[in-house]
Amino acid sequence: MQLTKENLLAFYQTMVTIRTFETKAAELFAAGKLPGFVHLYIGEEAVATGVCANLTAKDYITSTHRGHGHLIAKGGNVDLMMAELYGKATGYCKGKGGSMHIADVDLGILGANGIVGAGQPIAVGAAFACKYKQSGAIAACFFGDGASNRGTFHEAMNLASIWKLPVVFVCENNMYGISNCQRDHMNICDISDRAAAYGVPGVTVDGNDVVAVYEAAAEAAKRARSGDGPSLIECKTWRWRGHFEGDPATYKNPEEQKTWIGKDPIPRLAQKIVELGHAADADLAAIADAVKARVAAAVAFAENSPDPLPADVLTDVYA
Ligand SMILES: Cc1ncc(C[n+]2csc(CCOP(=O)(O)OP(=O)(O)O)c2C)c(N)n1
Repeated sequence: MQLTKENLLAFYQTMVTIRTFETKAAELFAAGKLPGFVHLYIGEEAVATGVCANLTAKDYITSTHRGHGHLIAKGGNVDLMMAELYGKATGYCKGKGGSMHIADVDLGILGANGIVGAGQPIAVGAAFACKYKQSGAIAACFFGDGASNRGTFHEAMNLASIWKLPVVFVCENNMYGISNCQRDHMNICDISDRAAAYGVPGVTVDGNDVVAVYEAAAEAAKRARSGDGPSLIECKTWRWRGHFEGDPATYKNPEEQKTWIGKDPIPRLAQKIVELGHAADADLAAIADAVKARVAAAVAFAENSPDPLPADVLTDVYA
C-alpha cells in the first residue's frame, strides 16, 4: 500500500499533537493544576494514529484509562479535553469525569474507561449495532496487554467471531500492566496468538512504526467492512512514563527503558518523511510549532473557563 505525502504528514501532525498535549498534561499535573489521575500514552502514539487513520467519523472506538491518544487520533477537541482534565465546566464531561471518562459520541468516541477491559464488550455491542443497522460502520477497540487477561476480552472475541461482527481489536502491548511486566502476567510472548482460539486472524506488529500499524489496521478494517468479522492486532510498544503520573516506576529496567526510548515513533516517522523527500526538517518543525500553539490555546481555554457550580453537582451523573 502506497501512503501519500499527505497521509504521512497527517500521521506526523496527529502523533506530535498527542505527544505535545500529554507532555503539557505531565507538566500541569506536576504543578498541581490537574485534579484526579492522569495516565499518559507517551511513546505509544503510533498505535492510535495508525488505527484511527483507517476510521471515519461514523466508525466507533472504545478507549481505556490511557485514552488521550485515542481521542485525539479520532478527532477529539483538545480544548474540551484539556478543560476536562482541569475539571472545568467547559470540559467534555462538564468537569465531572476527568481524564478517564472523556467521550464524544458524535465522533464515535464511546469513551475512555477506568475499568480495565470494559471497552471490549462495548465495542462488540457497537459493532453489533453497525451490522444490525447495516450502517457500514465498524468499531475499533483499544486495550492493553493486562486487559487481554480479563474475561471480557475472551467473551468479546468469541461473540464477535461467531456473529462475524465488524470489530478491530487492538491490543496495545506496552509490556506492563501497572508494575507487572508481561512475562509475569502471562505465559505467552505474542498476545496475537490468542486470536486463534476464537477463529480470528491475529497479527503482531511493531507498535512504534505508524506505517506498520496503519497497514495492519487497513487490512483488519477492510475485513470488518466486508462482513468477514473481527481481527486482533497486537502492537508491541512501550509506556515511557509510570503507570500514572506520580508513579516513580522503579520496577522498570533502566536499560530497557533506554532501548525503547531509542525507538521513539515520532523521530522514526520524521526520518521516513525526510528521506522520501516529502518535507524538510524545517517543515516538520513548523508543524510542531503550530501544534504547540494549539495546545497552549487549549490550556488558556481551560484556565479561563469557569469551575462547575455546586448547584449542578447532581446533574448529568448516574449515581
Ligand atoms: C477491572 C479492573 N481491574 C483492575 C483495575 C486496576 N488497574 C488499573 S490500570 C491496570 C493495568 C492495566 O494494564 P493494561 O491493560 O496493560 O494497560 P496499560 O495501563 O498498560 O495501558 C489495572 C490492573 C481496574 N481499573 N479495573
